[in-house]
Amino acid sequence: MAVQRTLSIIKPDAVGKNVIGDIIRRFEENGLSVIATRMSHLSAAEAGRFYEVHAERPFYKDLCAFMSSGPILAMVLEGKNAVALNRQLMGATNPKEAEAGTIRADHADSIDANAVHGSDSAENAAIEINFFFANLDLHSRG
Ligand code: IDP
Ligand code: MG
Repeated sequence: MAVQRTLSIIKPDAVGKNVIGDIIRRFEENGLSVIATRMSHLSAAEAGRFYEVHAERPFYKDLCAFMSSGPILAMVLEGKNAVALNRQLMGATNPKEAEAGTIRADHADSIDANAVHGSDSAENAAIEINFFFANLDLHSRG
């Protein structure tokens, strides 16, 4: 599998719990490199633009309110099979269904406050990376 990039976001709940380091450690221990980081506090409108694909879903408004409720840490992860590997480390969207040892099983409280975001495809990763970062912000290890 080729080297890929993916967007990870540590959501406001996990930033508030002070577990940024624990989450990044899991990425690094599993062969992913952090090649860009940015701490932001999004407005609800900015969160809405990021999650535009979910605009018609019933939870969209709550999701935008939650994602703008405090600072987040956006980062770009690079490594072999990065998109799927990050999703595996995250665990299922609903922490009650997340496999033991995953980030969401260990740090998420609910389907709303579920600790992390991760791109779901290489195509969406490129769009999401572009939302937060310019080309010059990416420091590839390759
Ligand atoms: P993902 O984050 O695992 O990719 P998505 O289906 O893309 O999950 O949903 C985006 C985010 O929207 C989730 O991480 C979660 O915070 C929220 N979400 C998804 N489904 C629900 C739901 O049924 N109720 C409330 N929030 C939800
Ligand atoms: Mg998703």
